[in-house]
Amino acid sequence: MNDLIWRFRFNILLTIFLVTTFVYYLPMRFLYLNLVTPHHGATATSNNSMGSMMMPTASDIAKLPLKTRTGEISDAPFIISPDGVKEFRLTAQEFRWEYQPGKFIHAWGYNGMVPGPTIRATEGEKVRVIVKNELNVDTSVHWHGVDVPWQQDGVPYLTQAPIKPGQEFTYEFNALPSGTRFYHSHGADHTTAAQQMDMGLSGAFIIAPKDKEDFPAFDKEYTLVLDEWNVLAGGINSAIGHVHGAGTMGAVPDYNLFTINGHAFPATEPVMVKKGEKILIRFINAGTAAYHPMHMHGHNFTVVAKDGNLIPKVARETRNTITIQPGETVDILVDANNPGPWMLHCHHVHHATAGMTTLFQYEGYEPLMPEPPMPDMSAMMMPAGQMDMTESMPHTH
Ligand SMILES: [Cu+2]
Repeated sequence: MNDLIWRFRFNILLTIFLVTTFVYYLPMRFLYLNLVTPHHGATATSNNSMGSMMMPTASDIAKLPLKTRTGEISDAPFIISPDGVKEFRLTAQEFRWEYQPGKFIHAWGYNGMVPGPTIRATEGEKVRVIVKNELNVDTSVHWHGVDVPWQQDGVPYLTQAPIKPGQEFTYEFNALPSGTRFYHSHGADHTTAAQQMDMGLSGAFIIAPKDKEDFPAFDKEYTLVLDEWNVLAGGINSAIGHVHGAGTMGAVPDYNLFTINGHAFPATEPVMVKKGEKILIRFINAGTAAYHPMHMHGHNFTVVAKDGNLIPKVARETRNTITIQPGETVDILVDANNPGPWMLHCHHVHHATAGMTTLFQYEGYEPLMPEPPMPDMSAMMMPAGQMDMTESMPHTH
C-alpha cells in the first residue's frame, strides 16, 4: 500500500517535470537562442526584423553605457532654425537605464533618457524634429494624438521608409491640437512596434493652448509617464525577444517592473507641492499592454482632460482613482489643501509594489522613515540559457 502511494507521487512529479520541460523551458530556449545572427552592439540587425534579433547576454549589456537621471524629465532643447521653425533633435540610442540606484535594464531611448525629453510647443506652432537612429535596428517616430499630415505620421512602410541605422529622418508639422500628447517609436516594421516601445522609446509631447484662458488655471504642472518592463537577470530586457512572428505569438511579456518617468519607487521623484497650490498632473500611459488605475491618497481631484482634450466643465468628474489605458493620457487638477506626505500610486497594486508609486508631498512633510530597498526584480527570473550565477543570483542562505 505504502509502495503504491510512493509510485503515485513519483508519477505526479515526473509529469510535472515533463510538462515544465516541454511547455516552458524548451520554448524559452528555442525563442531566445534560435534567433542568432552576428552582431556588433548588444542587439543584432538585418533587413528583416523577424529572425534577426538576438537575446543579448548579461555581459553584452554590461558593455553598454550606463545612463541615469536625477530629478524631473528635462525638456527637449530646441533652436529656432533660420527659416523660423522650432527645431528639435531626437537620437534613438541603446544603453543601460538606471531605474533605481544600482539597478539597470537594457533600454533603447531618446537622447540617453527614459522617457525621452519632453517636447514643448504652443498650439499651431510649426515644429521640426530631426530623428537620428543610432540603434542597430530600423526605427520610426509616431506623434501620438497630434494631427499631423499623413506623411509625418511615422508608420514604417505605410507613411515612410523606416529610418535605417545611422540615418536621419526629418518630421515637420504644426503642433495641433493643444494638450498632453506623446511620441513613441512605431517600430522597424509592423512586427516590432511593441518591442521598440517596451524597450523604452517614448516621451511626452506637451502642446500648450494658444490662449491660456482655454485651460483651467494651475500653479505647477507635473508630467508622469507610466511604463512597464520585464527585467531579467543581468538587466536583460525580455522585450528584445518580443518580435511578433518570432515565437511570441503576440504574447505579452511577463512585466515585473513598473516605472514613473523611468524610475521605480522609492527612486521616483515626488510631486512636490505647497498648501494652497493648484497642481496639474499629466499622466501618459506610454506602455503597450498594462492599464494603470492611478490613485491618490488624501485628495479627490478633477479630471480636466482625456487624451489631451479638455473636458467641458459640466462633464468633469471628481475622482480619487483614474484609469489610464495604454496609449491614453489623462490630466487631473488637484487642490493642494490637505498637507502631508501622501501616496500617489497605481491601484493595480502589483504594479505599485513593483515600482509604480510616487508621493504627493507637501513641503516640510517628509516620509516618517526611509523605505527598505525594493527587491531586485532582475535577480528573480532567469532566462533559459543565460544564467550567470555569480553575477545575479540572490543569496538566499
Ligand atoms: Cu498599473
